[in-house]
Amino acid sequence: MSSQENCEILLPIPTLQPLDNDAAAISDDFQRYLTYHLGRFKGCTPAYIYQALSHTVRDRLMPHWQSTWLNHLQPQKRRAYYLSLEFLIGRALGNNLLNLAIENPTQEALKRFSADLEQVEEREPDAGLGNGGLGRLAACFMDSCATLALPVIGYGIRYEYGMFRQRIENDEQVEEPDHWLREGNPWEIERAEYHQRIQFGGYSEFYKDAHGEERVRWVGTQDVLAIPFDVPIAGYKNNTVNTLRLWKASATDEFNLQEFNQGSYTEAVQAKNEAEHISMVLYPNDSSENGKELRLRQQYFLASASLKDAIRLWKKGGGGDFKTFAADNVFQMNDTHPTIAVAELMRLLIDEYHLNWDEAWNITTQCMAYTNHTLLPEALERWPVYLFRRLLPRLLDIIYEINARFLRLVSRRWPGDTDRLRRMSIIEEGPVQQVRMAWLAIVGSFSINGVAALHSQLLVDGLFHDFYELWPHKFNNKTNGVTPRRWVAFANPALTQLVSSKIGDSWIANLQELEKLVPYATKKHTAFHKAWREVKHANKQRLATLVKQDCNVDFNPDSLFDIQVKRIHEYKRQLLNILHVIHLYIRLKNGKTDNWVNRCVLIGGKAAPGYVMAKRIIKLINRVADIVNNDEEIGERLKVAFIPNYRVSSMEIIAPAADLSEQISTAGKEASGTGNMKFMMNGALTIGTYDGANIEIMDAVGAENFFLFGLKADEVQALRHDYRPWDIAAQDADLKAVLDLIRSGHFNDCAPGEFEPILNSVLSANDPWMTLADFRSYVDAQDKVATAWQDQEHWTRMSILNTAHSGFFSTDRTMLEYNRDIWKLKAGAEI
Ligand code: 26W
Repeated sequence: MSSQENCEILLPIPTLQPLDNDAAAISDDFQRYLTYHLGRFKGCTPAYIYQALSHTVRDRLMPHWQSTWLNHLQPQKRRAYYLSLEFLIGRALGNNLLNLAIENPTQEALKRFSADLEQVEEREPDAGLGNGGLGRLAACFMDSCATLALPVIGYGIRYEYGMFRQRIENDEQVEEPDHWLREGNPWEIERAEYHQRIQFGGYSEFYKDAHGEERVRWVGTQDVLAIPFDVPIAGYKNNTVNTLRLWKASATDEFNLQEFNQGSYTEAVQAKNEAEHISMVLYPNDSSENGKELRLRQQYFLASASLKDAIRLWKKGGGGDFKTFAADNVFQMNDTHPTIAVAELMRLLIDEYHLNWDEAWNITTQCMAYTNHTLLPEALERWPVYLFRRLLPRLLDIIYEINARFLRLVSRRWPGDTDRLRRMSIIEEGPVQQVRMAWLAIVGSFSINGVAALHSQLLVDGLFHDFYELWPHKFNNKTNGVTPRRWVAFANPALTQLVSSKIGDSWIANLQELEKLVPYATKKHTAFHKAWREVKHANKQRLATLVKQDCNVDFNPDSLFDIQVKRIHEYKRQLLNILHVIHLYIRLKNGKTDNWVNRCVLIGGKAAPGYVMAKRIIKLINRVADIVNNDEEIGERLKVAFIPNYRVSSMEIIAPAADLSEQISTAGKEASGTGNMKFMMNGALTIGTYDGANIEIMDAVGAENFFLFGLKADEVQALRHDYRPWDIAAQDADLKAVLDLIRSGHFNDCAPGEFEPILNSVLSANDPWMTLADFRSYVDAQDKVATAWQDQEHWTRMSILNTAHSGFFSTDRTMLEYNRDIWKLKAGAEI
């Protein structure tokens, strides 16, 4: 691309006027897209209906997108940038219809073409650009920022292949590529004119500039272009449309020109592929670092492109003197993944804009903020120094300098404390030197937060303690949330209608208003209670249909729906859940059916492709399901299903249908959890450990409306030294029976010993997740669940109270806290 192409020609583009939103206007536009744009002249496939409708809806976002952009770009308008390797946004069509308030006329318009809106929505592939909690959180944040009219731009990567599709074959997970862009993506707009050039490799060259100043430039690099694709993020009924800008990697034209000149034209063109690999695939690991070079390339690609773009926008809005840069811009780093941004901003300010070190460092440390999402040591990112030296040599120079200056500060504060210096050094010494990305994030940021109260506390008590002693003022908590638009108003229209019939509909944008439901919860035997149950029942029927379709298992909506959906990980303890299922099965086989409560247990989630134990757990769940579901003696009393390919759009059906939400991680391991909040909002009760945001959920709803069990985080720690799972198993007949049954091969499918590794892990004194330690109290809590379920009036009361007290867990509240404490942006048209 030549620089000329980069010049904007200022056409007098008018201010767009909102389009008509009645059924006639929508149907006219739809028809025009189908024919004039897509060239369908007679019949057409559902894929085209989806395309035409999406364009029709997107047009209706445009006037608001234009006005929001112009507003955001005003001079001296402070902006925040959310830097994230993941945005798990799911489907857009239904959500945009909701936020634009045009669901009804759209439905009507489609009827004229004998098309059904729900079926059309089903055509849309999920934008699966994330692994799990961290990625979905970023998407909920974007929704809330738009709804609050906060000037926040999301920056991410436009992966060609999102999160893999999971199939279950012979009870095991099989991964398939997710080519979600195959049929085109109507929700993105390419803005090639705003491309950025990203450097890799090469070396640092020292030179004297025209004024005789010593400077450094990064030369001899192999460059890649970053092309932005913009995705509109509509606020809820507020005429605001924010932007999610996703970068695609593209080869530069001069790529491998040398080879070309030597006559290897086709080889040179082929080599372009390599550059384009950067945005090819999302890494499907959600807890352990795999240290792949391509991943570091992705991280730098995102950080560099986004910072350069933010500087460009700032200049376009009148910025010029870097003294005001930190007053005008703030960058929120979603975990350590984009943390190389700290060094990249230093590089840009020093090498490109010729600021001196101190000026650059002042700016950088006033505009970077870091959110931590995990305490698991294996998830802490470290990159080998040799990789940095090869890929990002100039960035390594800068990291070394940041570290040298930082360590001087530490040694002034704690003279002679070499152990502390070793602990706090950004460079970890050892056989292979490593860059500790979390340390770089902390040193470079003015704000560091965890994602739930307990998590933030554990960070400053443990992992980040040394840094907390140095800079206590930097540390804060921001408890996560979820957007009530997608997770209640869109996913659960029947509940939305019922709630609104009692308290009006302003709760959708002000979730604390759900408290007004409390009086309706406490009065029993009302029509409202009955209607509440009917809504849940209908939602359960819908889920039962999906389970039948995807798992071929019969779920009866009259049973208790007991659900655990999330990534498969040992710390999340899907195993504890399945041990309980086996325990129930044994009870039934022993004829202990007094006061029995029929249960449908649903488990879903993806395992990282290289995580052998997680995959084995999936297999065990499927084997148990097979045996239990096909046992005639068991019948409807117990059903078990593993739902394949759990993703955002499946949660939209699952959350509204849950009676019981399983949040059973080992205490101290789940940073927050956000599925717990989606279930609560939709009226599920939680069975949970004292972990992450569960604690705050219980505080909000009251312990009498929550099934708490298990060791607390400090008790887990204390027990570690003397953990004897063998003794626990020997002393608990129920647990022993469960383990014996697994060991006996009862659930194996002609593969003797295949679950031995699972038994060994839970029976190991070193089991980090201490599954057996919580077995008894889990089973007891589950018995309390069953007893509670038998009093349906009381259960309904508890269910309503869960929804009523879920207001705190809206990302609107989370975003207002980020804004109050960290970003300090002005909403809407204010400057
Ligand atoms: C480097 C590989 C890697 C990739 C992703 C390590 C770790 C991650 C994420 C931090 C995993 C994640 O999604 N964490 C979850 O973040 C949610 C949002 O804050 C929390 O609610 C969950 O408790 C946390 O597990």
